[in-house]
Amino acid sequence: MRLGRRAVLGGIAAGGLAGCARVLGHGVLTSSDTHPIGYPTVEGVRRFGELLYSATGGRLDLRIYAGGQLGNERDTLEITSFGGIDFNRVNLAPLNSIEPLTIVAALPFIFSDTAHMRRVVDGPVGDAILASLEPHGLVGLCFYDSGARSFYNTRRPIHRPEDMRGLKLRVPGSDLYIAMVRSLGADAVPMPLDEVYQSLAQGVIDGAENNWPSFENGRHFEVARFYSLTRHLLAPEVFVMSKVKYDALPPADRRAVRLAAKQSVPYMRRLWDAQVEKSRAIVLASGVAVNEVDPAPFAERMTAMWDASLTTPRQRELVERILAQREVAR
Ligand code: GTR
Repeated sequence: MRLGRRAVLGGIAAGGLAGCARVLGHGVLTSSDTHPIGYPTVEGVRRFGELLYSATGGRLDLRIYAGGQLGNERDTLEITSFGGIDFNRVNLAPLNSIEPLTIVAALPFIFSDTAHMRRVVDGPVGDAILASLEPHGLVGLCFYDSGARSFYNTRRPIHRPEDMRGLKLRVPGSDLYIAMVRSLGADAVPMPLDEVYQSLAQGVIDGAENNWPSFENGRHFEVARFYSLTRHLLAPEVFVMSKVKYDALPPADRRAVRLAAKQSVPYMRRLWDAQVEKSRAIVLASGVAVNEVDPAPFAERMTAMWDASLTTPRQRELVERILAQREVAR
């Protein structure tokens, strides 16, 4: 039987998944992802599940609900925080309104390249961001790659910020993203990912911004025929566990969870790099007009809004540390 989303959510609210875990066997844990099976985030989590399964001699097994079956990232994060879902793989964006420290790694143009992003999130700054989620009922386990986000739309190629004036652009539900798009003179329309294709097709929005795999995998490229490579965001994906569920595990299993998550990262990154190439090839073959963009005028406007987004000294401290790691690389 295939349960509809409403039924699944209702079931979760009523403790249905916990019941399901009991039926399936001791220790069947659940994980949510907005992307479908085969997408690198889902496959990274699958690898995590396999590693956890063997580390615990089969006591802890994982069932992934992919393709947004359990709801959008914001809703499922809330359910995860009270223990209705055990694990969740999300982008940093839906965490921005929950924990201010997540904003620092989601600032436009903060990372100079993927190597810089990986260095930061794999180090103490990344650990600090993951740890900051605990008071919100979430245990941050690891970061996955998300490539670079750029703008796409149904109307015209974007060469400079002026070309964005008046465009209605979908953003994830994050004040930071809204401010970012407004700083470029476009209208920001917050909306969950699964509504983007239809909204583009119906003209409710003119465009959105995302990385190659999401642009391709969500079929957005079939309607938005202009993809302009601003590469304004290199914010990573995050894999979290429900703190209630984590705390209920014996210490050895908690350690196994943390280790398996970290061990799944290199695998996910390999899949990610391959997926970017595959998605790029599919989009280009479809005839989408892809253009390179001089990032300077975009960076100028978008970094000017950092200040308004950084409201605590701790955020500012982490920003300094991230920027210092950029210098080290040169
Ligand atoms: C994707 C990310 C998703 C989701 C999506 C969005 O790149 O993998 O987790 O956050 O972007 O824009 O909503």
